[in-house]
Amino acid sequence: MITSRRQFIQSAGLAAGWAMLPGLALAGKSDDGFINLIARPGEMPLLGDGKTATRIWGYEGKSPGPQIRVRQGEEVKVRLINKLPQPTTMHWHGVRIVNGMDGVPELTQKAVPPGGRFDYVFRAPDAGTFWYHTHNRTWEQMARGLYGTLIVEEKDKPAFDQDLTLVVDDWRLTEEGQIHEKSLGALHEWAHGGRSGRWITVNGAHRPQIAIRQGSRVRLRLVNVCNASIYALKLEGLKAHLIALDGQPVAPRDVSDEPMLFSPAQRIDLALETIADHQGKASLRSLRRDGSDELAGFVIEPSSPGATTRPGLVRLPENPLSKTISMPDALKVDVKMEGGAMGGMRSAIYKGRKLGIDELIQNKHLWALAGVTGLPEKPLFSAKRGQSVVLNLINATAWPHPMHIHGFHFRALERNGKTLATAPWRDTELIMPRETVSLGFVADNPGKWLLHCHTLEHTAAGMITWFEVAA
Ligand SMILES: [Cu+2]
Repeated sequence: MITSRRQFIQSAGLAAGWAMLPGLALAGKSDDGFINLIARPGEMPLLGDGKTATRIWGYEGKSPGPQIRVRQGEEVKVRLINKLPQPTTMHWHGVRIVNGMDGVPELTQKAVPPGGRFDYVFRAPDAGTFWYHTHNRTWEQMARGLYGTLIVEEKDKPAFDQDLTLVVDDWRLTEEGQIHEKSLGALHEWAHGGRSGRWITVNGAHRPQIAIRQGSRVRLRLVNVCNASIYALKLEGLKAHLIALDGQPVAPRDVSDEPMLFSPAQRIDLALETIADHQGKASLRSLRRDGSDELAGFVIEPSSPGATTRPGLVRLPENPLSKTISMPDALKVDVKMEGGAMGGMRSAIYKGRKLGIDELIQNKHLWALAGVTGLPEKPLFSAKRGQSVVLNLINATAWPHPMHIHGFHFRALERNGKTLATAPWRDTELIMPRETVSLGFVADNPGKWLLHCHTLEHTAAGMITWFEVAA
């Protein structure tokens, strides 16, 4: 029997390399009210303290970058200062943002050149877990570490004892612990499931251990910032209720015994409770076919004297989304997803010209949406402001794709012909091979918006398009 924390640590074989969860540094404001974020090279102890540090690119030289916390409806003012050797931008993932601040090169702004800067000023209409990341050469810049979290706090703070953000990334490193640069841009991975890595970190540390108190209520905000890795997550030794997905609240549901799919760009918010008699160790795990891996551990400490267990569930307040999708006058658009290995794509339009598969491969354009590869000159469709839109996404490939729409949250209305009555509001939906999913939303946000796969190698190899909402 394990009776002490020390024994527990020894028995779990954690004595060496036992890392606490690195807190995410909070972004600070300068005198003019701006949060300055310098995108620059830096070093992170990804392998652990005392080991060789990994040279990364990060906001303020850190990966993840500083956490930005604002109140719902508050103005966010961030000055991006580019000290990278490449142009870059910032995208505010999941924020129903004013179009000019969406951070998409060629569509909403010019990429910020090395030495340049750009002021992002916007209001965050929804409370929840969001994140920011580069939107230029994402397959390289995000693999090097350019991302951070944006937490928009509810106007009335829900009653949690701890509020933890866990940013999950996977790194492909050389034997020397440096970014494996040779595999950046590798054709094989662009045509398959994207580039993933074996060294998994949570807030920049491998298998960190998180202290929580018996009887306390913890909000866990999980953010998948991987280029391509899809996880099936499970909690062990803790009770978990799902409370939000992609920043939007859901009716709380017990997911303690349920694997949770977690694709690139998605967020999962959980309310954790300790189990009465469970002492010592709990964990967040990623399931494999033949077992599971610990992503982070929880060390459950005795409650402080006199503390009582908080009763009841926390239900998050709803966000001000337009939720009424009007089917009779909805704009319905079919989007066939094609390409990749074992996909059988023969041709696609590239820069207005039809190319055969050999030419597409030469140009590293391997995926297509609605017959077009790469960002088209003309929008996929134009909607009137306030019009309902139903996108029928037909995955004709052999791969899963986390499909992301900028500027909106949508709801899955149908999956493989089956009507879904209560699918959650999301900004990134995982569409499995050969699946057809219809996504509905109200086009109430004017501008030019992307629809793309968030497997970043697929984006780069053509799985990206855009649509317009009239002002
Ligand atoms: Cu994809």
